[in-house]
Amino acid sequence: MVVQKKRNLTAYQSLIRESESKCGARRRHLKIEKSKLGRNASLTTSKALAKQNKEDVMNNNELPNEENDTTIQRVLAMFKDPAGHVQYLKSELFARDLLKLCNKTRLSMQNEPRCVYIPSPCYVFGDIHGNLEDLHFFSDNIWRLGMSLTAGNFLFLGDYVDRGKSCLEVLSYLFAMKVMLPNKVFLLRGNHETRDVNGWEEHYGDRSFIYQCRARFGDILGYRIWEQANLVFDRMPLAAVIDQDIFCVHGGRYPQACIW
Ligand SMILES: [Mn+2]
Repeated sequence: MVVQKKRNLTAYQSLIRESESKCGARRRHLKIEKSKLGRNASLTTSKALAKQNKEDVMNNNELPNEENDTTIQRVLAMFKDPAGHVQYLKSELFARDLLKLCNKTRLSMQNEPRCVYIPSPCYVFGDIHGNLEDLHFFSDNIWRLGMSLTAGNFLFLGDYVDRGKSCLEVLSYLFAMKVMLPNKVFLLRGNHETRDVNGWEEHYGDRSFIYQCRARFGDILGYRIWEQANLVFDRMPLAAVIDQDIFCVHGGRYPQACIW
Protein backbone atom coordinates (compact mmCIF):
# COMPACT_ATOMS: atom_id res chain seq x y z
CA MET A 1 0.00 0.00 0.00
CA VAL A 2 1.33 3.45 -0.83
CA VAL A 3 -0.02 6.36 1.12
CA GLN A 4 0.62 9.62 -0.60
CA LYS A 5 -0.93 13.02 -0.26
CA LYS A 6 -0.06 15.08 -3.26
CA ARG A 7 -1.10 18.46 -1.91
CA ASN A 8 0.92 18.25 1.24
CA LEU A 9 4.53 18.96 0.39
CA THR A 10 5.50 19.86 3.92
CA ALA A 11 6.54 17.24 6.42
CA TYR A 12 5.92 17.07 10.11
CA GLN A 13 8.84 17.33 12.46
CA SER A 14 8.30 15.60 15.74
CA LEU A 15 9.86 16.45 19.08
CA ILE A 16 9.56 14.13 22.02
CA ARG A 17 8.99 15.60 25.46
CA GLU A 18 8.31 13.83 28.72
CA SER A 19 5.84 14.65 31.45
CA GLU A 20 4.46 13.07 34.57
CA SER A 21 0.80 12.07 34.82
CA LYS A 22 -1.36 12.55 37.94
CA CYS A 23 -0.56 9.04 39.15
CA GLY A 24 3.16 9.66 38.75
CA ALA A 25 3.66 7.68 35.54
CA ARG A 26 6.10 9.15 33.08
CA ARG A 27 4.70 9.65 29.65
CA ARG A 28 6.24 10.61 26.37
CA HIS A 29 4.44 13.09 24.18
CA LEU A 30 5.08 14.06 20.66
CA LYS A 31 5.00 17.66 19.60
CA ILE A 32 4.33 17.82 15.92
CA GLU A 33 5.58 20.76 13.95
CA LYS A 34 5.23 21.40 10.28
CA SER A 35 8.48 21.89 8.47
CA LYS A 36 9.77 21.92 4.92
CA LEU A 37 11.69 18.71 5.40
CA GLY A 38 9.77 16.94 2.63
CA ARG A 39 10.92 19.33 -0.07
CA ASN A 40 14.45 19.45 1.31
CA ALA A 41 14.55 15.70 1.44
CA SER A 42 13.67 15.40 -2.22
CA LEU A 43 16.34 17.97 -3.15
CA THR A 44 18.86 15.98 -1.15
CA THR A 45 17.78 12.84 -2.94
CA SER A 46 18.20 14.37 -6.37
CA LYS A 47 21.61 15.78 -5.40
CA ALA A 48 22.68 12.38 -4.13
CA LEU A 49 21.44 10.76 -7.32
CA ALA A 50 23.32 13.26 -9.46
CA LYS A 51 26.50 12.68 -7.49
CA GLN A 52 26.57 8.96 -7.67
CA ASN A 53 26.43 7.18 -10.96
CA LYS A 54 24.45 3.98 -11.16
CA GLU A 55 27.52 1.80 -10.83
CA ASP A 56 28.54 3.47 -7.57
CA VAL A 57 25.09 2.84 -6.19
CA MET A 58 25.17 -0.80 -7.17
CA ASN A 59 28.63 -1.35 -5.71
CA ASN A 60 28.57 0.70 -2.58
CA ASN A 61 24.99 0.16 -1.51
CA GLU A 62 23.46 2.89 0.58
CA LEU A 63 25.40 3.93 3.58
CA PRO A 64 24.91 7.60 4.42
CA ASN A 65 25.32 7.39 8.18
CA GLU A 66 27.00 4.09 8.66
CA GLU A 67 29.43 4.15 5.80
CA ASN A 68 32.14 2.39 7.72
CA ASP A 69 29.90 -0.16 9.35
CA THR A 70 31.20 -3.43 7.98
CA THR A 71 28.37 -5.33 9.69
CA ILE A 72 25.80 -3.48 7.64
CA GLN A 73 27.87 -3.87 4.49
CA ARG A 74 28.06 -7.63 5.01
CA VAL A 75 24.31 -7.91 5.62
CA LEU A 76 23.48 -5.83 2.53
CA ALA A 77 25.82 -7.95 0.41
CA MET A 78 24.14 -11.08 1.79
CA PHE A 79 20.70 -9.68 1.02
CA LYS A 80 21.70 -8.98 -2.58
CA ASP A 81 23.02 -12.47 -3.13
CA PRO A 82 22.03 -14.94 -0.39
CA ALA A 83 23.12 -17.96 -2.46
CA GLY A 84 26.62 -16.51 -2.68
CA HIS A 85 26.78 -16.03 1.08
CA VAL A 86 25.87 -19.50 2.35
CA GLN A 87 29.12 -19.79 4.30
CA TYR A 88 28.66 -16.37 5.90
CA LEU A 89 25.06 -17.21 6.89
CA LYS A 90 26.26 -20.29 8.76
CA SER A 91 29.28 -18.60 10.31
CA GLU A 92 29.97 -17.23 13.76
CA LEU A 93 30.62 -13.90 12.05
CA PHE A 94 26.95 -13.74 11.03
CA ALA A 95 25.99 -14.60 14.61
CA ARG A 96 28.18 -11.75 15.89
CA ASP A 97 26.74 -9.39 13.25
CA LEU A 98 23.22 -10.32 14.36
CA LEU A 99 24.06 -9.61 18.01
CA LYS A 100 25.60 -6.24 17.07
CA LEU A 101 22.59 -5.32 14.95
CA CYS A 102 20.20 -6.28 17.76
CA ASN A 103 22.11 -4.02 20.10
CA LYS A 104 22.16 -1.08 17.69
CA THR A 105 18.52 -1.50 16.69
CA ARG A 106 17.45 -1.60 20.34
CA LEU A 107 19.37 1.60 21.02
CA SER A 108 17.87 3.35 18.01
CA MET A 109 14.36 2.34 19.11
CA GLN A 110 14.63 3.20 22.75
CA ASN A 111 13.66 6.83 22.25
CA GLU A 112 10.81 6.06 19.89
CA PRO A 113 7.35 6.57 21.35
CA ARG A 114 4.89 3.67 21.32
CA CYS A 115 3.03 5.44 18.56
CA VAL A 116 5.28 6.90 15.88
CA TYR A 117 4.20 9.83 13.72
CA ILE A 118 5.32 9.57 10.12
CA PRO A 119 4.89 12.05 7.28
CA SER A 120 3.74 10.90 3.84
CA PRO A 121 4.71 9.66 1.34
CA CYS A 122 5.03 6.39 3.17
CA TYR A 123 5.15 2.82 1.95
CA VAL A 124 3.40 0.40 4.30
CA PHE A 125 4.23 -3.32 4.35
CA GLY A 126 2.41 -6.17 6.03
CA ASP A 127 3.73 -9.43 7.44
CA ILE A 128 7.07 -10.57 6.02
CA HIS A 129 7.15 -13.74 8.16
CA GLY A 130 10.69 -14.86 7.37
CA ASN A 131 10.05 -14.75 3.65
CA LEU A 132 13.15 -13.41 1.92
CA GLU A 133 11.55 -13.68 -1.53
CA ASP A 134 8.84 -11.21 -0.50
CA LEU A 135 11.45 -8.79 0.74
CA HIS A 136 13.41 -9.15 -2.51
CA PHE A 137 10.25 -8.47 -4.49
CA PHE A 138 9.69 -5.23 -2.58
CA SER A 139 13.33 -4.28 -2.85
CA ASP A 140 13.39 -4.93 -6.62
CA ASN A 141 10.19 -2.99 -7.22
CA ILE A 142 9.96 -0.30 -4.58
CA TRP A 143 13.46 0.63 -3.44
CA ARG A 144 15.57 -0.40 -6.41
CA LEU A 145 18.28 2.15 -5.65
CA GLY A 146 18.08 1.45 -1.95
CA MET A 147 15.83 2.92 0.72
CA SER A 148 18.04 5.96 1.32
CA LEU A 149 17.73 7.09 -2.31
CA THR A 150 14.00 6.40 -2.50
CA ALA A 151 11.75 9.30 -1.59
CA GLY A 152 9.43 8.59 1.30
CA ASN A 153 9.37 6.56 4.45
CA PHE A 154 9.01 2.84 5.04
CA LEU A 155 6.68 1.37 7.61
CA PHE A 156 6.60 -2.34 8.41
CA LEU A 157 3.58 -3.53 10.36
CA GLY A 158 5.17 -6.41 12.25
CA ASP A 159 5.39 -10.21 12.06
CA TYR A 160 8.93 -10.44 10.74
CA VAL A 161 9.59 -13.94 12.06
CA ASP A 162 7.95 -17.44 12.11
CA ARG A 163 6.22 -19.30 9.26
CA GLY A 164 8.98 -18.58 6.69
CA LYS A 165 12.35 -20.26 6.33
CA SER A 166 14.58 -17.17 6.42
CA CYS A 167 13.74 -15.44 9.69
CA LEU A 168 17.38 -14.62 10.46
CA GLU A 169 18.07 -13.20 7.00
CA VAL A 170 14.91 -11.08 7.05
CA LEU A 171 15.60 -9.79 10.54
CA SER A 172 19.23 -8.92 9.84
CA TYR A 173 18.23 -6.93 6.75
CA LEU A 174 15.39 -5.03 8.44
CA PHE A 175 17.52 -4.27 11.50
CA ALA A 176 20.38 -3.08 9.28
CA MET A 177 17.95 -0.74 7.52
CA LYS A 178 16.62 0.58 10.81
CA VAL A 179 20.13 1.24 12.10
CA MET A 180 21.16 2.90 8.87
CA LEU A 181 18.00 5.01 8.40
CA PRO A 182 16.38 5.40 11.84
CA ASN A 183 14.14 8.28 10.76
CA LYS A 184 13.02 6.72 7.52
CA VAL A 185 12.41 3.09 8.45
CA PHE A 186 9.90 2.13 11.13
CA LEU A 187 9.29 -1.36 12.48
CA LEU A 188 6.11 -1.94 14.47
CA ARG A 189 5.65 -4.89 16.78
CA GLY A 190 3.44 -7.71 15.58
CA ASN A 191 2.02 -10.57 17.64
CA HIS A 192 4.94 -12.74 16.50
CA GLU A 193 7.38 -10.31 18.10
CA THR A 194 6.67 -11.90 21.47
CA ARG A 195 8.47 -14.80 23.17
CA ASP A 196 5.27 -16.83 23.61
CA VAL A 197 4.71 -16.90 19.86
CA ASN A 198 8.21 -16.91 18.34
CA GLY A 199 9.38 -19.45 20.92
CA TRP A 200 6.55 -21.87 20.19
CA GLU A 201 8.60 -24.54 18.49
CA GLU A 202 6.04 -27.31 19.06
CA HIS A 203 3.53 -25.41 16.95
CA TYR A 204 5.65 -23.88 14.18
CA GLY A 205 8.31 -26.60 13.97
CA ASP A 206 11.22 -25.74 11.68
CA ARG A 207 9.39 -22.54 10.69
CA SER A 208 9.58 -21.15 14.21
CA PHE A 209 12.07 -18.39 14.95
CA ILE A 210 13.58 -20.14 17.96
CA TYR A 211 14.11 -23.35 15.98
CA GLN A 212 15.94 -21.45 13.24
CA CYS A 213 18.21 -19.67 15.74
CA ARG A 214 19.18 -22.95 17.42
CA ALA A 215 19.46 -25.00 14.23
CA ARG A 216 21.78 -22.39 12.72
CA PHE A 217 24.01 -21.59 15.69
CA GLY A 218 23.52 -24.33 18.24
CA ASP A 219 21.56 -24.20 21.48
CA ILE A 220 23.65 -21.71 23.46
CA LEU A 221 24.47 -19.11 20.81
CA GLY A 222 21.11 -19.67 19.13
CA TYR A 223 19.20 -19.01 22.33
CA ARG A 224 21.30 -15.89 22.94
CA ILE A 225 20.43 -14.49 19.52
CA TRP A 226 16.75 -15.35 20.02
CA GLU A 227 16.71 -13.52 23.36
CA GLN A 228 18.62 -10.47 22.02
CA ALA A 229 16.17 -10.23 19.11
CA ASN A 230 13.29 -10.40 21.57
CA LEU A 231 14.81 -7.57 23.59
CA VAL A 232 14.57 -5.52 20.38
CA PHE A 233 10.96 -6.65 19.89
CA ASP A 234 10.20 -5.49 23.45
CA ARG A 235 11.17 -1.95 22.38
CA MET A 236 9.26 -1.82 19.13
CA PRO A 237 6.52 0.79 18.75
CA LEU A 238 2.98 -0.57 18.62
CA ALA A 239 1.33 1.85 16.23
CA ALA A 240 1.98 4.58 13.70
CA VAL A 241 0.01 7.55 12.42
CA ILE A 242 0.72 8.88 8.94
CA ASP A 243 0.14 12.63 8.49
CA GLN A 244 -1.88 12.64 11.71
CA ASP A 245 -4.56 10.97 9.65
CA ILE A 246 -3.98 7.28 8.93
CA PHE A 247 -3.71 4.91 11.87
CA CYS A 248 -1.54 1.83 11.33
CA VAL A 249 -1.24 -1.15 13.67
CA HIS A 250 -0.69 -4.88 13.49
CA GLY A 251 -3.84 -7.01 13.71
CA GLY A 252 -3.81 -9.48 16.57
CA ARG A 253 -2.11 -7.29 19.15
CA TYR A 254 -3.49 -7.88 22.61
CA PRO A 255 -6.38 -5.55 23.49
CA GLN A 256 -4.97 -4.20 26.77
CA ALA A 257 -1.89 -2.71 25.07
CA CYS A 258 -1.57 0.97 25.87
CA ILE A 259 -0.54 2.79 22.72
CA TRP A 260 -0.43 6.32 24.08
MN1 LIG B 1 -0.14 -11.38 12.98
